[in-house]
Amino acid sequence: MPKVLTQEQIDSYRTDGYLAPMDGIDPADAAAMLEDLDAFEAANGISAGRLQMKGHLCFRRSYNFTFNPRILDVVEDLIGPNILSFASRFWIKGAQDGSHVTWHQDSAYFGLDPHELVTVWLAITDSTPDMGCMKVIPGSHRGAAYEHEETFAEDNLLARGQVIHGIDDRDAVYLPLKQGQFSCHHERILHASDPNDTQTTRIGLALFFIPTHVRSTIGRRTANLVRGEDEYRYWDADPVPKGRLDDEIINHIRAVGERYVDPKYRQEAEADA
Ligand SMILES: O=C(O)CCC(=O)C(=O)O
Repeated sequence: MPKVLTQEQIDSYRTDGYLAPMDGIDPADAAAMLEDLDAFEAANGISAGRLQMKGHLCFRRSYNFTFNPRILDVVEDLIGPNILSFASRFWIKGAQDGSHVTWHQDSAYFGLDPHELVTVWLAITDSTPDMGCMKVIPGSHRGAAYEHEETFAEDNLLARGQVIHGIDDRDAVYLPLKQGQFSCHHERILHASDPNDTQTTRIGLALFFIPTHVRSTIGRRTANLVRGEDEYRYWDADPVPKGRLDDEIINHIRAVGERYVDPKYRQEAEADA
């Protein structure tokens, strides 16, 4: 018996690979997150958007989002009751700064098996097509694993500027969200986003969730149990942010980020298209 989704919504996720929009956090909490992000940048001289993985561990607030019952009830209906928070990323697109995200599949880089990860893309600001909201190719998660070219282009927000060529934009569905809402997408779905043509920064926090039976294909790593029980114990625990950013967390986030961009750790990525 699903907790919050209808059977129709669950079937639609299985068929199309995404769901949107859903109500997540209170917009006031999203606004407070914006203040936390500004304070982080002022204190550390680096935007949290530059941290490739586990950015949510920088803030008690975003760590708490990974336990939000409105979010987890949806995730549970999609991947079952035993859930790990695997990683995260703040996606920050400045007003008219040209940054964008090219077509890619997360499954080519996350080093997970089986590919059952669901991304919750949580709108910290509104996210509209002209702000460069997420776009997806419906049903593509059931298709091929694509070859990615790694360009390391500076205006590409992806860690290696990875690109899948030849995707027809006319097949894309845009996923606009209001502040505090979220979308879900499957680890294998083709997704991307255009530059932000407005005068307002667009920020989303992508939270990556996996069921506890998913393994790491690139050695032992860390993830946090956020709901249910972990009878498999494939993952070590992440450190828990207490409030102030401490050295243990900084070193952990840095090490995970460096490993993520290290070519040695690219997953099997058995491209078949
Ligand atoms: O925020 C974006 O524009 C892209 C997000 C993305 O690629 C992801 O969450 O996997």
